[in-house]
Amino acid sequence: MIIDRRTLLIGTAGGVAGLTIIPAFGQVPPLKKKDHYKVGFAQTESNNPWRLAQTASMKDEAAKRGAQLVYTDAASSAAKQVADVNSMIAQGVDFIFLPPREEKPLIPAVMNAKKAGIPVLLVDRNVDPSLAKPGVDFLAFIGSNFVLEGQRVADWTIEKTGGKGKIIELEGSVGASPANDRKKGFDDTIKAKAPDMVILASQSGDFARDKGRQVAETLLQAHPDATIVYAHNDEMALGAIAAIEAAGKVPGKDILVVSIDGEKDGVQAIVDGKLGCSCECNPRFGPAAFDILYKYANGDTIPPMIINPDRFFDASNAKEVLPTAF
Ligand code: GZL
Repeated sequence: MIIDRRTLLIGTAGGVAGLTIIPAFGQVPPLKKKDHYKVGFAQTESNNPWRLAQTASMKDEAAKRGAQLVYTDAASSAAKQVADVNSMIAQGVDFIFLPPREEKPLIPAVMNAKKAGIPVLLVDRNVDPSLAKPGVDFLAFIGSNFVLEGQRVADWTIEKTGGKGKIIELEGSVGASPANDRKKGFDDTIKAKAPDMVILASQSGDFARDKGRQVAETLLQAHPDATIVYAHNDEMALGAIAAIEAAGKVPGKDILVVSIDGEKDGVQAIVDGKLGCSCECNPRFGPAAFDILYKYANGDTIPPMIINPDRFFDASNAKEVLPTAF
């Protein structure tokens, strides 16, 4: 029996030919090289254009690659997403693409996949890095740098307002890595660079347009002195714009709205002067995700964190990018 730091080789009655390679406790399971794979994609929900665009990108690429796709939709429930991943494991998929809805609840599912010898690639959202590590517990993370997205929106807002204003913040889904990190990036930048600005209130709108509208309505009533709304995604920003107009105020004039994602309706709102800016968060990375799968099967080294570049949209370029926005 040969045991080394990286791999546990267990001899069987068949001698060398019967050697079974299983990943040592600290190693991502290997992926056999073959032409076509049975892959799982456990989506968080389908209640906004970003999720729908991501799903379309993954499904299109799976079809192009001749993959057998096991697709599930957790309908905004982390518990259901865990069950969905466990079901994929039971179905014996070769590989799992997972956007963990929230950073902590999905960790047992990630560990179950590892124990079952199935590599997992986190696509778009991350798990709590203190509890599960890329390159050890799962293959890697591919997605945006959410802290940087928050920082870029804060910098634009400070520039636009001369570092003055009172902010209401609409947070994404509670416990989701983009919500945690977009808050950190924005709030820390405001604190560090704009001492005269204040964040009056910050509450989750769950990345959803109508919830964003309801929360914005409540917070704007509680804080009539607010001059800025920072939304963690365009859907909530569009909800806030509706709330601002319902209150008889003019978005872009009485209240500056700033956001992230770069979805079509968001970019249109920039063209219309109702949204100040949106940092892109590109959902179309099906091709890149499948490239990683094939590179891994090929024995290439996969970096633990693969960051998608994000453009930045405001009145200077919104018209030009609108036709290709998701
Ligand atoms: C970000 C992604 C977020 C989008 C929201 O990568 O996880 O989820 O910003 C979506 O629009 O719901």
